[in-house]
Amino acid sequence: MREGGSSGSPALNRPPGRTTAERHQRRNAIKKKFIPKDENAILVGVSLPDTTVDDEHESLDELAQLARTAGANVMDRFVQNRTRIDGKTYVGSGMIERISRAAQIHAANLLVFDDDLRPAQAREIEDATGIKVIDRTELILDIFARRAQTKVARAQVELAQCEYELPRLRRLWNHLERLGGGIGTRGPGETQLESDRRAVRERIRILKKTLKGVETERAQQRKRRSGTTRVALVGYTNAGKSTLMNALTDAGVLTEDLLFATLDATTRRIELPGGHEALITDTVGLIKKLPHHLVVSFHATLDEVAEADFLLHVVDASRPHCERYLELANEVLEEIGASDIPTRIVFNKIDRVLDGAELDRLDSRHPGSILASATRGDGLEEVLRAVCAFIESREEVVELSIPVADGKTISFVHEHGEVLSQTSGDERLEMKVRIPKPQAAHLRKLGFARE
Ligand SMILES: Nc1nc2c(ncn2[C@@H]2O[C@H](COP(=O)(O)OP(=O)(O)OP(=O)(O)O)[C@@H](O)[C@H]2O)c(=O)[nH]1
Ligand SMILES: [Mg+2]
Repeated sequence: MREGGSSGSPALNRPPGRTTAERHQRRNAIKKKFIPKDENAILVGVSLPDTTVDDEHESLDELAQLARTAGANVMDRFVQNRTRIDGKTYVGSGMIERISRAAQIHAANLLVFDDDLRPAQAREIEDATGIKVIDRTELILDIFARRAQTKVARAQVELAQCEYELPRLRRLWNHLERLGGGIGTRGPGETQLESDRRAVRERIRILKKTLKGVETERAQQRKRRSGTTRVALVGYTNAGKSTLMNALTDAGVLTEDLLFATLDATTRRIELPGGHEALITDTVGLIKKLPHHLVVSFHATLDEVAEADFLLHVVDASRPHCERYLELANEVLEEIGASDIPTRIVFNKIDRVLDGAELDRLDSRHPGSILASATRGDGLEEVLRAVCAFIESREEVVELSIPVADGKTISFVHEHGEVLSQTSGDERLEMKVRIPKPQAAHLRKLGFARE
């Protein structure tokens, strides 16, 4: 269970524009006065005409997992069938009463809504129930805030928090005053609303500038490594991407049986059969309804996916309806502009799939997919072969004739290609090389290729 108000990432929780001592004093005051010992949560969702009740329950299963990851006990859940969301209180007034009664029975002190609430809706529900209200985005932001380890991840989360909280500062202060701190209340929040808003806007400006710098630096880094194929591990959170990364490289990335263990990108060079090499990147896990603020502020990390040449889409094959997670991750990949990148699916955790027929079904429904177990080591060779096959599909064999004095072009060839044979005359070097198609085209344009 959460320790009152503190988090693994203090920098993120720092209200802007105060001295450290003041912040410390204030935080302690809030802790003593408001933080409840336990957070007992009730989950609330709505099933609209375009979704089935089953869909909404599936969504609430995930919300429950998120709530547990954030340290709450999930006591109960409510799904209401509606033709549209109630503008004032999201669900109807009768349902609000039922939720209030359930909250009393379970001693619940947190209501978690499955969709984003407008600040006025959250306020109404809090007034009607007397219980702290948060929505899916706040919950995910809270988990991200807690789990962000690297400087970049922390800055990205803080930016998303600031953007999300800016229009909600008044409500946040009400939270702290009347309802207690805890999940979803971290982030900027102060008494002097206007000066707070100014301070938050200033913080947003600074964070954006810092992150722009990171993006530029990473883009330059990618450019420097442009001759090498970039492979990104993508997929739904908890699918086993980092475990696969560790099995393929010596990256030693943190892996955990919790959502969002990885929040920033880690890249390593791997040697492949046939003398090839590639850069492989482990990235943040995807999730249904990934908050828009996070997608925007995680640009520096998600660019590593969008700019990859090849994706290994990792799916947890041991989850019921696992193909659903493949689809959901594909939706996010589309949103970040990565849907056209050549991809191989890796159905991971097959050691936990007891029904062999299910694996056959997955295999036949997704031709070319790889069945793997990152922990047991199954399928790793096949993953490496898939990357090699991709690299080879992007290469061609060309015959070149280069003046011996043209050291620059000769070293370009050595840097990007594999020399299969060569003969040297007095004036020209005749070479047969295997080289990526873009580099071959470049040499052709310079007039060095024999057709
Ligand atoms: N049984 C089994 N467990 C696995 C396998 N691969 C990963 N796991 C476990 O699944 C959990 C999640 O693994 P991670 O590698 O952290 O997953 P991830 O996709 O990187 O997750 P996020 O970074 O949170 O998106 C860990 O407890 C791993 O030990 C596997 O092949 N078999
Ligand atoms: Mg991970």
